[in-house]
Amino acid sequence: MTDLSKFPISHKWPAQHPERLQLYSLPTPNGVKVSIALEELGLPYEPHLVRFDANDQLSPEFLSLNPNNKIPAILDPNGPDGQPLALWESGAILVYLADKAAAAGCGPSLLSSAPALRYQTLQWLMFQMGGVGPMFGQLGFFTKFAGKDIEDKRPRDRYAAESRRLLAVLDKHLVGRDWIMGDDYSIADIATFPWINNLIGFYGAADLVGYADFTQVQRVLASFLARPAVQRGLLIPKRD
Ligand SMILES: N[C@@H](CCC(=O)N[C@@H](CS)C(=O)NCC(=O)O)C(=O)O
Repeated sequence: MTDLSKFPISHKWPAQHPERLQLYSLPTPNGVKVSIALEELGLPYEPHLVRFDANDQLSPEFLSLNPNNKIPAILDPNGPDGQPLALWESGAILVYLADKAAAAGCGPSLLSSAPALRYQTLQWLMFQMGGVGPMFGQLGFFTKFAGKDIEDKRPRDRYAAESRRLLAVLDKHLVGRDWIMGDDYSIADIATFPWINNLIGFYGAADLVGYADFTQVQRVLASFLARPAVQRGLLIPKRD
């Protein structure tokens, strides 16, 4: 029987299935990357809701696993060498899950083992982590959240211009490709498209970034949203 009691996070979010991978998250664009990957791979896991309205991410139990107080985070009771592994930062988690599933022969390949393709997938993953996520997130602050009331529109316009530039880079790359890595759906898509979906949906920033111009991004986003695992993952963990 797996015992997670030495991890304080399991005191606040008790595991019903301690032998399964534990996910601590909320269905935000960063959070759903991990639930979508888990759904695609078919790895058994147990989701736990981290409530921002209760400041759960600042609780000592959450901070004991992720001192950076951000979702998503995981605790895999059966990590490398059979030892538990706690991990945070969605990009690192996606790489870990893709490698873990590949080693177990479980689910589709989401990260090529061919060296050049693997590095290129990581390149696009970093493009999302270092560019798309932070820039779209800032634009969200200035359009949807507290920053929308700021009279001086220069900060908003700066992030809108940078978001538009990133979308143009991606749109050009997607010409003639089904997915970011061509024929192969990968963790680069799983990292990127939830943010685009959020930008034009929840943030309502389509006009601000000229989204109508990005027909390739629109096409691939539609394919992404049609995947059953994506539709499930977008709602996990369930909000109460
Ligand atoms: N680089 C991090 C960013 C994670 C992140 O920003 N998470 C947000 C939700 S999308 C969060 O937890 N915010 C809570 C807070 O800042 O207190 C990752 O990709 O995991």
